Amino acid sequence: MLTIYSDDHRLHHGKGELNDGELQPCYECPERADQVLAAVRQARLGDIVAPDEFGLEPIKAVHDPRYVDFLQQAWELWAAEGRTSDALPLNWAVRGMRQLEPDYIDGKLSYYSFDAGTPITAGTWAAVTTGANIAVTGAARLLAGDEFIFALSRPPGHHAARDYFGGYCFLNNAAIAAQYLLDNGASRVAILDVDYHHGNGTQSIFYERNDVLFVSIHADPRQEFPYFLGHADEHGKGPGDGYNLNLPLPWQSGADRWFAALETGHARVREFAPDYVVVSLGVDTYIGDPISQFCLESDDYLAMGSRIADLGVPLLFVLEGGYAVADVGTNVSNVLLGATR
Ligand code: 6XA
Ligand code: ZN
Repeated sequence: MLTIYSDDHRLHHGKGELNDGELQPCYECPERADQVLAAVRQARLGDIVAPDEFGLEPIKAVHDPRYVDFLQQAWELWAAEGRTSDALPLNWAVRGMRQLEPDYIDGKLSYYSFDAGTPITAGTWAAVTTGANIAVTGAARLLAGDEFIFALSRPPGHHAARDYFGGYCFLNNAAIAAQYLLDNGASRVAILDVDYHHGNGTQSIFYERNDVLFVSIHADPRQEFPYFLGHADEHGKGPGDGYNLNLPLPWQSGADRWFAALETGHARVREFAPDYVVVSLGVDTYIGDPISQFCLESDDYLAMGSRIADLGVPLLFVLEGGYAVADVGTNVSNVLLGATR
C-alpha cells in the first residue's frame, strides 16, 4: 500500500463550529490526520509520499469554476472587512427565495454553503487544494498500475457538491479522483462511501450519470445530518437511474446491521464491474465517536477492509470523517490492514 500525505492539512484549522446552539471547538481538527499518519507508520502499511501538483483543472472538472474562484478569494474578501475570526455563513436561500449570487462576502458565503459548521480560515484554500492533489495523485498511481492507495488528507470532502461547501467539506476529493480516473482512461468507477454521514455532495455530482456508481451506507437522514439527502428512494436520474444506492440505517446500528448493508452494496458494486473503486473512508461509525450514533468497534474495521478488498478491484481510500481523536488512527489503519491482508 502507498499513502499520499502532506502537512498542508494543518493550514486549515477552524476555531469553531456552531453546534448545540453554541460556537464550539471544531471536531474536524489537525490532530485527526496526525493520529492517522502515526497509525499508518506504526502499522508499517508501506511508503508515505508527497502529492504531485495538478493545478485547478481536475478540481474544475467536478466543481463549478465560479465556486472554485469563490473559495480561492473568500478569506481575502472576509479579511478585507477587518474580520480576524473564521468566516462563517449566517443565512440561506430556502423555499421561495432566489438563487442569485450576492456581491458582498457575507452573502457569497451563504450562497456557496449549506451549514454553519464549516469555517473558512486563512489557510483553507491551500489545505483543500493540497487535499485535491493528494486524491488526484492517488488516482494517477492507480492508472499507473498501483492497486491500493490511501489518500490521507483533511478536511474531508464528501459533503461538498458542485457549487457549495458544508459538513466540514470544501472540495470533494473522492469525486475529483473518480472524475480524474474517468478522464484518463477508466470506463466505470464506483464510489463506496462508508462514512457515518450521507455523502450528499458525491451523490449530487454524479446523480445523472451511469459511469459512476455511488453506494453509501449512512445514518438515516430523517435522524441525522445532512438531513436533506440520503434517503433509500434516491436511485439516480435519467441515464443515472439505478446508479445511486443509498443504504440508510437507524441510530444505534452496530456491526450486524452495518455489515448486512455492506453485503447489499458489495453485490451492487460487483454487478457494476468498475475498473476502480474509490472508498470514502470515514470512521465516524465508531461507537466512541463524539458526534455520531452507530456502534462499530475497532476490530470491525479490520473486517470492513477485508470485505472491501474482496471486490478484487484496485482501491483508492480517501479519508473522510472520524472524530474520536484517540482512536481514529487505529480505526483507519485497521481498515487498511484488513484490506492488505
Ligand atoms: C454537522 C455534522 C457534520 C458532519 C461531518 C462529517 N455539524 N461528515 O463527518 O461525514
Ligand atoms: Zn461523517
